[in-house]
Amino acid sequence: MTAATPLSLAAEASSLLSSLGVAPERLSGGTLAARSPITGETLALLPEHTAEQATSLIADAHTAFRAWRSVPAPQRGELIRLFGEDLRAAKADLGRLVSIEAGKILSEGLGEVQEMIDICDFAVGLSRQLYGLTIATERGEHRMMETWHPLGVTGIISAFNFPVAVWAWNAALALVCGNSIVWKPSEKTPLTALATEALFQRSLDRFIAAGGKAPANLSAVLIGGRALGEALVDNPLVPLVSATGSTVMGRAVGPRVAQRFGRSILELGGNNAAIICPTADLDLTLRGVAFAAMGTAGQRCTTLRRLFVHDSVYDTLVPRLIKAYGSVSIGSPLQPSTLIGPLIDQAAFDAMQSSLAAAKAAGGVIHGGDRTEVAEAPNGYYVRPALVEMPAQTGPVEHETFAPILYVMKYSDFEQVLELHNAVPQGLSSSIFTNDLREAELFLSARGSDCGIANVNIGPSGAEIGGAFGGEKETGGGRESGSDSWKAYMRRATNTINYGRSLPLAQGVKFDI
Ligand code: UN1
Repeated sequence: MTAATPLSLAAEASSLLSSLGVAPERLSGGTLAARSPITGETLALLPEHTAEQATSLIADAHTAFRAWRSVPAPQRGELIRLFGEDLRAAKADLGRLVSIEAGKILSEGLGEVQEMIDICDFAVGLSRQLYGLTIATERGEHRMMETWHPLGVTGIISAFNFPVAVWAWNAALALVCGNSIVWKPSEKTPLTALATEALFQRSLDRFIAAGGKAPANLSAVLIGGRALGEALVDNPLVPLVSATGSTVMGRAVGPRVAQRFGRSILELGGNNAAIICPTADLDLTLRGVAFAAMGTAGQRCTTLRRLFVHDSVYDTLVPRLIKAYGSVSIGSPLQPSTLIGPLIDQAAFDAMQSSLAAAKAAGGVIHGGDRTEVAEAPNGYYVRPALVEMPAQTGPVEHETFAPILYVMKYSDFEQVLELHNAVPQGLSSSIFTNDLREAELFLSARGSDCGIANVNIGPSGAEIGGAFGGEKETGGGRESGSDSWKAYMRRATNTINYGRSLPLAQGVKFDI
């Protein structure tokens, strides 16, 4: 176990924020305490927006949209290209700030900024590929096609665990698609949001200095609590709300947006599983499971939470896993040797302990899961990740606890384990470890995994941006990031053009006056 850094995190955060371009007045004299989970210390007291201010920022963003939608898409892409450059230059500082504010280990903090850079690159290319179809028409001298148009203000609600990358997935796509953006970050990670906003402003300034036409108020960040999220959810000037968080949050957001016929992209809880088959490469499996289950201290929506191990390999794999759980390095995420940083706060720790108590009551055998003291960080919530051998998929195994708990279960029949795999309410990500082609293909087939992400011989977490990201059932059904997710950020128009001199009606209808 490594010691927390003895330096003042507040001082370090303040210097990072200043080099990233955040104005000091955004960081003091307010009511929202930004904390570091590394030590529990307060980093800054941020002034909060009122709901009225949020409404007026949304109106301003709507005005910006009305100008931005007419800027040619490849020019919009140029803004994102510049933003990608600014992110590259600021990667070390922003990545470190992510580690300080969200508690992710340094390589994951940097990885998060890399994910922002990657989606910028993707969006730049996309800005020349926002194309629709030309469709055969049933009428002579007619042409039918579809076009994709900008949609409007895109509301983005993001969670603490990916405080900047998930915003970037939405922001980069929304902006090249011709939308303006209003962001409500998690109250637990406002500093990285302000830093990102400042970097984006830097890119906007460069874009405008080079002759680019970007309106004022193209992007806004709302600092504060739930009322600001509600301001986005209920405002008819926000045709799309993209929200990442708990299923409870999604259940509140989805129907309210639908009520006013707005669209939502929901990326909610996961309860991701892996199936370990008799032919699995166990060395590779061990590493894949360790990263997916313990990485980010179990605080990814894609974290591996359920492990089904075939009884022929159970006694080989599970003791090795238990050993890895017992020896993994826990401590300050700023120490390069650390693999497991802190939980975000005490509430996360309490939720973990209550799930472990429920697992024990349901017959689980718990390895690890206890609080770990880290020097100079008495108010940080560090835990030994927990591996729980469960007799069956019951009780807490059916729910997502946002903490490092891996429930391990034995299976003997492949068809049965597929049923069990899909027998939870969530449907985000999934994996199979096997060298049997039939098992792998069945897992990926229509009667295999019911999740939005299904992998072979890699864990369920750590997706690249090029694919569509999201899941089924209580995970919410939305898709973000790569593939054709951009279509959710635009409106589609079907156009029929008559270039003849007669007016044939569709379906052969006659209406001669
Ligand atoms: C999340 O936890 O909300 O696939 C997103 C992954 C990351 C994104 C996770 N690229 O684990």
